[in-house]
Amino acid sequence: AAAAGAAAPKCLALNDLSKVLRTSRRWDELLEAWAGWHAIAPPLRPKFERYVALGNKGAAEIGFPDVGALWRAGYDMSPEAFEAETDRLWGKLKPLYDELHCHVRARLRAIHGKERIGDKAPIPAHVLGNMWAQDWSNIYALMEPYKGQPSLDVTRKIKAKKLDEKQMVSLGERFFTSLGFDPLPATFWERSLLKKPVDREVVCHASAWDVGDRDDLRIKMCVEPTEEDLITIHHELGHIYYYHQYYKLPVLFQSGANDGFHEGIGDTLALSVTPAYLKTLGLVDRVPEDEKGLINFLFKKALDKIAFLPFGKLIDQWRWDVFAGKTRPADYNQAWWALRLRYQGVAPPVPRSEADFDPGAKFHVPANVPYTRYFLASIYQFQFHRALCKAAGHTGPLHTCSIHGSKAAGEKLRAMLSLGASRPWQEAMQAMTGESEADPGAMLEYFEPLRRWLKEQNKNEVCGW
Ligand code: X8Z
Ligand code: ZN
Repeated sequence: AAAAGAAAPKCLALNDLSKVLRTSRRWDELLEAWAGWHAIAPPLRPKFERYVALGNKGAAEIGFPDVGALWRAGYDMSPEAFEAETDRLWGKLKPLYDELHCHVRARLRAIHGKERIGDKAPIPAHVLGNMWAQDWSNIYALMEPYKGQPSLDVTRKIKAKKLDEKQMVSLGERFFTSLGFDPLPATFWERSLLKKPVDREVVCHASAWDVGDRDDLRIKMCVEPTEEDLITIHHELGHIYYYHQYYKLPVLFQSGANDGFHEGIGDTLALSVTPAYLKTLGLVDRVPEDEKGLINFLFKKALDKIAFLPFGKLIDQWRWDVFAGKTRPADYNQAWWALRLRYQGVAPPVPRSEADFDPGAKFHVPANVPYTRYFLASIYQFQFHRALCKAAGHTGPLHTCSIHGSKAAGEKLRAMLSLGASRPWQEAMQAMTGESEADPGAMLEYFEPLRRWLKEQNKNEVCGW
């Protein structure tokens, strides 16, 4: 306890600590923020163990071997086939991730030194610009491929224009209305929480809510003036407009085609938030035109989308094993870091033990939110984007397409959203894309110029870990 009269040391909240991870370049400062946040989790461990036991009891009562099997049963195929499907998708994308990892590690080594980031070594988890090393786009400025190209720094522009929370959400809404979607209902603006309250604690992790049965749609999010949050706003509005399209269906159909579809809709639109579109909003000055500008652009996107893939997969890999009893409570933390190493090639920056409970420091784990949905969404969104771009009449490379303003693309999207969960997801996929399964090919196509560039950059590197 602080001595009487002395100011109590102020505890930083997750958003403050995330800001350190996002902006600091100092090893020790980053480490303190990383370790500080992860210190909140150990008290959750006994509660999590009890949650696993109770969840499994409930799953058994409705005929599932365990909670993981229940989660894997939501994809219009057998749970075994679904698990194999996630492995198939990851297998196709892993070579691109490995190239990105290799190059990013080399660049970070040049900054932090080879004592700290060795050859063939995993990347320390605290220097990638994000608390969980799940999205690396915040370190883009440190490793911009080519200098002197048009700036992609949207955060700076948002701050310069002093956009407030409501204005940022309105920008997202404008994208949807440009496709022919309805404006958000008045109650959305009255009942959403968009700004971090100063007088009380709230869960700031962004979420979208469908309250009752009469189009009462709300977002809860502590919006900050950053590009990351502008993208997250599009993500949340994707949920909101999905709800809006199916709220009149029978209640059992008031859901996404699968949960990966729900997570992928806003992100699909956000792929159309291209430099050319941002220029029309005054959020970038110049649009990249030549090969170098293109590589900068694709590299920044890859730091978000490609870097995310192994993280998106491993969270449930860990939980599936926990629920199935393959990972015992005594091994929770070491099993977690084994997966972090195997999939992401990252390592904890300070020694860990079973006194820690690092999975508990990721929102979705204590919040009981399945995570494979985000892995699927990160792949689907490129497939959706490719189909909508085609509907919009786009010709030329996929990464230059923006569907902004296309009523034809909007119509195709609305038709799919309006199905809700009334059909198997493969049919919803077919209706919108003409393809009846997940195809990582669209994502690979989008990033193809970058893949070639990375391969060239890495030719004298020893990749892997
Ligand atoms: O949790 C979310 C959304 C709410 S559904 C903000 N996302 C995942 C995360 O933050 O870990 C979006 C990207 C992945
Ligand atoms: Zn979401």
